Amino acid sequence: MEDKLHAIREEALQAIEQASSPAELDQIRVQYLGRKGAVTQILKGLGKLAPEERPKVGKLANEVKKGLEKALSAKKEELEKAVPEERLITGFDPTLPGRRLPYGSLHPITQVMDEIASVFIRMGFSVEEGPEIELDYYNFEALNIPPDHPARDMQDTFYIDDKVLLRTHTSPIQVRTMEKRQPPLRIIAPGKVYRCDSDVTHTPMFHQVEGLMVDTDVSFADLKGILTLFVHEIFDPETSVRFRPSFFPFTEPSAEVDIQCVMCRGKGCRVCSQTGWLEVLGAGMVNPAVFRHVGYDTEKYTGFAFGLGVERIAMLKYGIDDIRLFYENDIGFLSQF
Ligand code: 2NM
Repeated sequence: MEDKLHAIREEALQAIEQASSPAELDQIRVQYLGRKGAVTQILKGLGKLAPEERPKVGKLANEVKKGLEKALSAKKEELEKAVPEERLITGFDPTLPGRRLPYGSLHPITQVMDEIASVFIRMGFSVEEGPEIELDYYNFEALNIPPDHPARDMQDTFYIDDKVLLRTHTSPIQVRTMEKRQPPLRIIAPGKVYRCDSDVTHTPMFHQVEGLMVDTDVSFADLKGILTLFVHEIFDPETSVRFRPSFFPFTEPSAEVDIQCVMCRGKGCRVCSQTGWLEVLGAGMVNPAVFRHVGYDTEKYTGFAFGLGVERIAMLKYGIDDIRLFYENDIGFLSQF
């Protein structure tokens, strides 16, 4: 009987040592010390032993019981100290720091477009929008773009049918606004535009901001002043600006606006093809032919208009050499802005 008690003690102590939860410990307690437990059964059966055996076995059984109780409570304390009760029930440890969700951010094109808009809003312009699916009339005809103009080619424009297309610039917004409202007018027209074109510097969809100011006595000097101020707000205020003669069917005279190269500060580099200059805007005095289409009095009103590509401005601002990076949805790229 004494050997049996020693064996029970060894077995129980080993089980206690290996227990990994208070629930498991409780099972061990029941198994050895519960009402039908191994040690309890021996204590209950003492009466059936020979009288001379009883004191020795009784004493040992009580020692084993006390020893196991002590080992159980020590192990219980150890387990509870290591792991909170909640975690044992649910697997959830409320003391761990929370997992942070990553913050989203505005797309760099949206950020640059907002920045461009805010510069013009501060100069008294309001923002107008219009449909991306347009009539040939608003995209070409009303802008004095002749039927045989290369921009009208299927090679350059996405046609839906012979009268409906994806707008190739946001100028139709300006035409629609002029149809609705009389001068004075100071508006910008930001939005998506579509052209059949795809390489390192062109995507089939890109963003434009165009602008239009119409009033009595609007001059080319106003155009130069506003666009120079715009360049100085978007890039370094020390940046040189030049207006180079150009041609657009919807403006006369027309100009392209160059800024001193932002990469080499005008010294000549790969980005500016060694010229020291970068083209950033097209502009001009609105052609009276456009005013006639919207019913404006060409004797009374003059206006200037301009257009720019948002991706191009963003590429120059951030030193990005491939336009396609904007549309790959690479979080590593996008999260830098
Ligand atoms: C440009 C360049 C020059 C322009 C003209 C008009 C409108 F509707 F008033 F005639 N909107 N936008 C314009 C003028 C756009 O983009 C390079």
